[in-house]
Amino acid sequence: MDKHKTKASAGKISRRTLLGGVIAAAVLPVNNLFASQRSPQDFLPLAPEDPTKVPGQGPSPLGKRSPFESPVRKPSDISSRTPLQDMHGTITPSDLHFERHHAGIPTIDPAIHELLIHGLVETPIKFTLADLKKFPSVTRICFIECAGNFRTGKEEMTPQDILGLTSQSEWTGVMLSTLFNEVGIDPSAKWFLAEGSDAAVMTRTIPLSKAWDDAMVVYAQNGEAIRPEQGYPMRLLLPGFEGNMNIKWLRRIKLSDEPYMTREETSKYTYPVKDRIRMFSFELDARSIIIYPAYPAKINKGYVQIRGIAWSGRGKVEKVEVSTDRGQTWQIANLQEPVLSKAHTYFRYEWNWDGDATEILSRVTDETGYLQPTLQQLIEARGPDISGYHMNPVTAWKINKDGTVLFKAEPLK
Ligand SMILES: Nc1nc2c(c(=O)[nH]1)N[C@H]1C(S)=C(S)[C@@H](COP(=O)(O)O)O[C@H]1N2
Ligand SMILES: [Mo]
Repeated sequence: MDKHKTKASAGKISRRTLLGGVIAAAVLPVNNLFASQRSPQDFLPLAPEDPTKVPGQGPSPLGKRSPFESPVRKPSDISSRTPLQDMHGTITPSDLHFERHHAGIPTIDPAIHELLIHGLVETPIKFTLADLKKFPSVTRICFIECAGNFRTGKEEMTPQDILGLTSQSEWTGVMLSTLFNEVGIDPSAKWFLAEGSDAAVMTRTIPLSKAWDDAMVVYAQNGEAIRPEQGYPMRLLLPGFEGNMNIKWLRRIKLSDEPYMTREETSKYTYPVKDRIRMFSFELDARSIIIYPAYPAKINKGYVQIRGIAWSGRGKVEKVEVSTDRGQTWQIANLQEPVLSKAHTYFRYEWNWDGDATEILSRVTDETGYLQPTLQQLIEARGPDISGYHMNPVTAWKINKDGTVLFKAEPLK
C-alpha cells in the first residue's frame, strides 16, 4: 500500500514537473536552447545561434530598440544630456533629445491649451493647436543648445558629459511671421516676450527681426507630435539662438517696443547683463567636438575613423579641421552632405594611428568666417568675467599608448 501510494505521488510529481518544463520551454524556447551562452552579468535576452532557424517576434504596435543597444540620456535634477557618442547621424532620436527645464514638465491638454498673441498688435488672437495646424506648415532641421553647454574638470568625461546639452530634430510648425501677419503688428513693436505655461513661467524677450527671419511655433518633432520634454503641445523655435529663448509649452507672446529685461535676461544666474547690455549675442557661436574616439573608447594601432559633429548658430558650417598631433598641423575633415544652416553637421576624418601617444582635436569655421577659439583665447578675451555661458572652446582627446582615450580637461581658470 505504502509503496503504491509513493509510486502514485511520485508519478504525479514527475508529470507536473514535466508539464512545467514544457510550458517554460514554450514561453522561452530561445533561453532554454541557448542558456549556456549566457554570461553571468549579462541581462540581455539571448540571441539564437542561427536566427534563420527560429521564427522571430511578430508585428507590434510600437517599435523598440534592439535589446543589444541602450543609448540613454544622463539625467541630473535640472537637465538630461544627449549621448552624443552614440550618434551616427545628425538627427537626435526624440527620446534622446536633451531636456532642460526649470520647474519640471507640465502635463498640458492640447484641447484646452491656447497661445495668446497680444500687446502692440492690431487684433489680439488666441490660437489653439488645431488653429495652428490650419496655417501653412513648414519643416526644418536645426539644433537646440543650452547656452550653458560646456563642462570640464576631469579626464573621465564622455562627449555626453562635456557637451550633451545640444540635440537636433526635424521640427514642423508655423512660421511666427505667419501668425504675426494674422494679428497685425504695430509699427512701434520692436521686441516680443515669450512665456511658457510650466510652473517656471519662463519668459524671454526676443528681437522682432527674428520673427521676420526664421522663428517658428512648432508642434511636431521628427515626424510626430513634439515630446512633452520639448514643450508639448507647442514651443517657440529660434534657430541658432540660445536654447533658453526657445520657450517651451508656449502660451503667450506679447509685442512691445523695448525688451522686458525678465529675470532670465538679467540675473547673474543665467545670462549676465552689464548696464543693460548683454555680454553675449543671442546666437550661439560655432563649435565642434570629436565624438569618436572619445572616452571611454579604446583604439588599436592603424586605421581609425575620427567622427564628430560641428555646428553654428550663425549659419552653415564652412569647414572642420582635425589635428592628430596636438594642434600643430590641421587637416580638412569630410562634411556629410547636406550641410544645413544652424544645424549639427557630421564630420569624418580617416586616420592612421601610429601607436604613439598624442592628442586629437577638431575646430570649425562657420560661413561668417568665425573660427572656433581655444579655451586660452576665450579666457583672454573675456578676462575675469568668464562665466559658464557661451563657452565653445576647441576640445582635445588624449590618446594614450595603450589606446585608451581621455578628455583633456583644461581648467576654466
Ligand atoms: N517654458 C520653459 N521653456 C524653456 C525652459 C523652461 O524651463 N521652461 N528651459 C529653457 C532652456 S534653459 C533650454 S536650454 C531649452 C531646452 O530645450 P529642450 O529641453 O527641448 O532640449 O528650453 C528652454 N525653454
Ligand atoms: Mo538652457
